[in-house]
Amino acid sequence: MSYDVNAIRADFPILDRKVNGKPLVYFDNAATSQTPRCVVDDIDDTYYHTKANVHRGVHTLSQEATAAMEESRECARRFINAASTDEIIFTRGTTEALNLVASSYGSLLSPGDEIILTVMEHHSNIVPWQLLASRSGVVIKVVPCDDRGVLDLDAYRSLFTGRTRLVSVAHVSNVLGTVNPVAEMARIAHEHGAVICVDGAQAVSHLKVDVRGIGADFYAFSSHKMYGPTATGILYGRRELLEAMPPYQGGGEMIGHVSFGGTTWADLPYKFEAGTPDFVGAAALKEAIEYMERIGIDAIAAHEHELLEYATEGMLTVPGLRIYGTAPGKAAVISFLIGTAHHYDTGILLDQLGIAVRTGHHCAQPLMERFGIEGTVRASFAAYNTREEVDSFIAALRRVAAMLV
Ligand code: C6P
Repeated sequence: MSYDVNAIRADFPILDRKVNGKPLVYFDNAATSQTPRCVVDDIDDTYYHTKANVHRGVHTLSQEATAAMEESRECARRFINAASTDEIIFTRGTTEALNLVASSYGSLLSPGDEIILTVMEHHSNIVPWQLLASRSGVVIKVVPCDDRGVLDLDAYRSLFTGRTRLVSVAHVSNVLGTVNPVAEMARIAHEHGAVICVDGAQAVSHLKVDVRGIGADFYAFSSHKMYGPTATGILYGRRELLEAMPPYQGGGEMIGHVSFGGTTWADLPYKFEAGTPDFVGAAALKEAIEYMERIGIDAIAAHEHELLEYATEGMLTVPGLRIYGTAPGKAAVISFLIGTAHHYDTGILLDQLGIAVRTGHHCAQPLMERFGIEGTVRASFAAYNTREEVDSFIAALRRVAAMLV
C-alpha cells in the first residue's frame, strides 16, 4: 500500500490552522510532535467516562482505569521488545527517566567510578550525571565526534578503564540527527563490565527499537515526541538491575508495608512509581503506539528519509546555508545556519511565513561548543509532513537569505 500522507494529515486537525495568515508548516517535531485525533479522543473519553485513580480502588471505574494503564504498559513492552512489563516504568518523560537512573543506579556507584557520556548528549543526559558526580565523586568522561557528527568509536573504546561502570548515550542526536551505533556501544560496554543507558527520546518515532536486540540495560523515551500525550514517558530497565536499585521517590503505591520501624518496597515496576501517575496520559500512550504501528514505523521512517533527502538537496542551493550534522544514515533532523544571520532572526522570519522550526542551543550546549557556535535553526520532520511543505520552506529560506545575508 502506498503512503497516503493526506489521509495521515486528516488525523491532525492542528495542521489545518493558519499562522500569521499562512498555512502552518510544522517542522518542530523533534521538540514535540502533533497529536492525532484518536489519542485526543482517548484522553477525552477517559475524562468523560472512566476517570478514577489507578491501583487504589475496588470500584468499577478504578478497575477500568487500572486496566487501561496496564494495557498501555503491555503495549509499550511489546513496542520496544522488553521481556516483561515489570521492566516498564511510567515516568513524566525522558528527563525524569534519566534522572531516575542517575539517582537510583547512581547511588550504587562509588567515588572514583567512571561513567561515559558523549559530546552530543541533551542536557537531560548530562546534568543528572553531573549532579551525581557532585554528590558521590563519580568521574564523567566524554566521547568526541567528528565534523559530520559521527562519534569517535576508537576514542570511546579508549575511555574504558577498570573503573568504568556505566555508559549513557543518545540513540539519535536531537541536533545532528546522527543515529548512534548503540548496539555496538552496548557490546563494548558489556565487554568492560559496564551497563549502558540509552536516551531514546529522538529515536522511538523514527525507527524500530528493540531493547533486547540493542542490549540496552536502560532505555528512556517521551510520549509527546511520538504523537502521544505530554508528561508521560517510559523507562525500560533490565529486571535484575531494577531489583538491585533503591526507589527513586517515596510515596503512595511504591511500598510493600510502611511502619515507623521500617518500610518495604512494592514489587517491580511499582517500586519506581510513587504517587498518582498521569494515568490518563499513560493509558493514551497505547493509542499513540498503535497509531504509529497502523501506519508502520518502517513506512514512517522511509517517508521521513525521503523528505530529509529532498530538503537537504534544496537547502544546499540556498546562498550561504550550512548544515550541521551530515552523518550517513541520519534521522530526519536538519540543523543549519544561513551566512551570519542569527538563528533567532531566521526563526522569527520563518514564523512570519507560517513555518515552525526550533532555534537556539537545543539543550545541547557542549555540542554547540564543539562546533564553535551558539545555536542553530533546526527543522525536523514527522509522518504528516509533505514535499510541498519542504518546497515552501526552501522558498522561505531563500527570502530569509536575501534579507539577512
Ligand atoms: N528535546 C528538543 O527540542 P523531555 O523534555 O523529557 O521530553 O525530553 C528530553 C530530551 C532528552 N533527550 C533528547 C535527545 C531530547 O531531544 C530531549 C528533548 C527537545 O530537542 C526539547 S529540549
